[in-house]
Amino acid sequence: MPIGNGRLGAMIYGNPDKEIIQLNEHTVWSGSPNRNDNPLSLDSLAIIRQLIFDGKQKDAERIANRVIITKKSHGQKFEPVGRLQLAFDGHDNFSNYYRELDIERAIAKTSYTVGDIVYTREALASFPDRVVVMRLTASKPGSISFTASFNTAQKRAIIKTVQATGGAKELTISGTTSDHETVKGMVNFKGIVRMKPEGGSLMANDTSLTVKNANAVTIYISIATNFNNYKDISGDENKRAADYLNKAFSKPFAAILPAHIAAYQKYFNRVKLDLGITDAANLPTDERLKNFNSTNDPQFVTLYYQYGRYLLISSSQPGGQAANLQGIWNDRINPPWDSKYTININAEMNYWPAEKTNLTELHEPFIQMTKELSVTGQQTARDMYGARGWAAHHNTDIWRTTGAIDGATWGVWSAAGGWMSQHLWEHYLYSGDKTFLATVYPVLKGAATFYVDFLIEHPTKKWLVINPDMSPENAPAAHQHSSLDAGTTMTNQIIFEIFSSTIKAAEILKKDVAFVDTLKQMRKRLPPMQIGQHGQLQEWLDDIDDPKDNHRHISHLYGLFPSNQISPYRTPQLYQAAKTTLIHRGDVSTGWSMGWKVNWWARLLDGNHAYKLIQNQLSPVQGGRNDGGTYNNLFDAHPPFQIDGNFGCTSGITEMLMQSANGEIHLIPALPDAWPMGSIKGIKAIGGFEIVSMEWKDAKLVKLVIKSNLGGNLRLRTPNEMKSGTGDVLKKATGKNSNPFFQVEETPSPVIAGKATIAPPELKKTMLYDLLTVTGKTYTLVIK
Ligand code: FUC
Repeated sequence: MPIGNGRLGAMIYGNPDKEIIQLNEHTVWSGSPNRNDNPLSLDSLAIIRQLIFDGKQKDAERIANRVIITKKSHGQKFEPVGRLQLAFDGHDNFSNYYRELDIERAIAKTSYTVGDIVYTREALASFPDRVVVMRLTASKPGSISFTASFNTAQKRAIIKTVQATGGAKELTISGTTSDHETVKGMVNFKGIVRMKPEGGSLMANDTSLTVKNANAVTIYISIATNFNNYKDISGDENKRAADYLNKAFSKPFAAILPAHIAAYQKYFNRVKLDLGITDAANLPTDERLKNFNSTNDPQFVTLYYQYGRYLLISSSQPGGQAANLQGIWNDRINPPWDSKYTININAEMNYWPAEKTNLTELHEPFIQMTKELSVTGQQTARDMYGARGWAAHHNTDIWRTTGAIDGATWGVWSAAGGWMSQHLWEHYLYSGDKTFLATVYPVLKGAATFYVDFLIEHPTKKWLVINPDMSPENAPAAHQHSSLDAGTTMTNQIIFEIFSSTIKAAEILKKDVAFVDTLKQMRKRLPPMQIGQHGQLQEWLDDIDDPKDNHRHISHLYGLFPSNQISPYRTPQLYQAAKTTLIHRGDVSTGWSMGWKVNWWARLLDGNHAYKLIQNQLSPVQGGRNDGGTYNNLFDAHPPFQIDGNFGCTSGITEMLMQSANGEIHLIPALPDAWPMGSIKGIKAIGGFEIVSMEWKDAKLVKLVIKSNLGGNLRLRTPNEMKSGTGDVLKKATGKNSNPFFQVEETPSPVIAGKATIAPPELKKTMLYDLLTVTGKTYTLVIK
């Protein structure tokens, strides 16, 4: 069971005889401040570009592997601190085993019986007190005895007991993280365990603490490092760990518990979802997972949805590091993909639920990471591509490296700056915070500037394209399975979007008139989207998609989600093409890919297909490399565990119930037959609107209470007729939405391949209303 407070992550194993508390701290990474650019790139850029334009992708790839891919670090590793183990003699003979993770209070609990004594353990990672705390109790006084010791895969760790000032006995672990790929490990960490037995005795030997015959015990675990930021590791881990511990240790569990719950619930309680409940919900979680595809268990979706929010609250807190591939729960010294940040999808996906599920503050670590990359990425743009602005490739780590890694098939993709910056714009669209926008404007401008300099004219098509470019990780057979290309659809969409956001931001902030004009001129020359011979949305400039390709990345659907360049109402042909592409690619895939597909099917207004993907995702993991699913603790499986799928699906469930990216707020746009009635409270839309509550019945919207935090026109799309319950004027919508937050840039008309015929989509009839709102006022609509 995972618990976490953003800084500390712990996995509670819940074994009666040998409890394991696997420990992570957010800044325990291998290596030290470093860069990984390959400056050879610049001199070979012209030749690589020419080869790609000439259709010699494989030749270009060979050179790129030598001159673009780094010769240094391929990114550092997020490393575990170690495991605290509690050994209980005789507790292997237990009965009445029970455990739970209470995501309404963020507490993991285990209980069991040995003889006639009931033992209980409760664990939490306190938000305000910055420590992991475990409380052990028993039904009979004097019956708690165990030995605590550390075990770690860290090579340079020292484990020992010490006598702290004041006499307390402590078990400590201290060390320095690994050297990795030529970068010296220099993060010093310190972990301290102190215990408060009630009754009984506490003894120490060299490397363990033993409690005998206590009535109850509270264990406090504090961990800190010398990490200040990506370029400064001069902090004092010993003082930090001791300070957190001393503060927390002065408080009894009875004081720590309510403060923790209150801090957690400040976020968690903002959203309530009710999809109904059946008897299926009475079974244990692992059985519900096994049964989910064959029973009616709507509450399981609610649980999974809220679990996504739980995981974000627990792994991403303001001032901390962004949630990485494993959130903050990685038990391996050599984790899959280093447990770092893959920024061609995975890291962004982690933050899709942040704004819409009312956890806006938790977006901060990702926003901060983007700001930092906008600094380190300037040298990458300059040294590798001779461009101004900033660039990042498909991965980064805690040191904010921005070079190209892994190999040309993955690493030669320079669109991360545009995508990540879009999250800053999104934060503005939800909050309307102009001061925030002014502080992050240089990040947006820098991302756009890089493309201004790096785009070149395509020799025959005359569009402006990025070269070398790729459509993340896909390598078409038509290009001898090389992924290198020019002007891929996803990159064009990302540039279109970041140019549009930067233009709007500059206009709001009344800045950079000449630059805005440049962006507008260049935006017109980007390749439009193209619909190919199979009626598909083309992934590449040439019509070479293979309808049998079921690659997990469907990058060119970026325009459908998270972006809004493809919409059923505004761009019906592109909507059809996107749907065709999604059908070609199939459903079952890696966990995160299925999470993305929930969002896509929601945007395609097909609730039943979105629900099918939820079913695919909520299946016990089978083990195949590209067969995602879910583990018994409801962690998403790539496999192995990768947290992005949890977050992607939570975002997707929200998109099934409400969408606000397409110039209007669309309510229950993709309701599956499985959820005929239900309600949701507290989700957010752009333009500062909050769904205070929304209820539906027989797939009809029956009541909506919505708060306007920023005023302006509220344009609502509903499945049935509504009327005001508060005497406000609800008009049939006409013309463009006057609300500036809902101004959507018009998507250029697609180019359609000669033979393709695009039948118009058959869309369900909906109602479209306008309601002029006043800042701070709440409005009620009811079914007519
Ligand atoms: C990208 C994906 C993989 C995996 C990795 C962490 O490379 O293509 O599926 O998610 O990131």
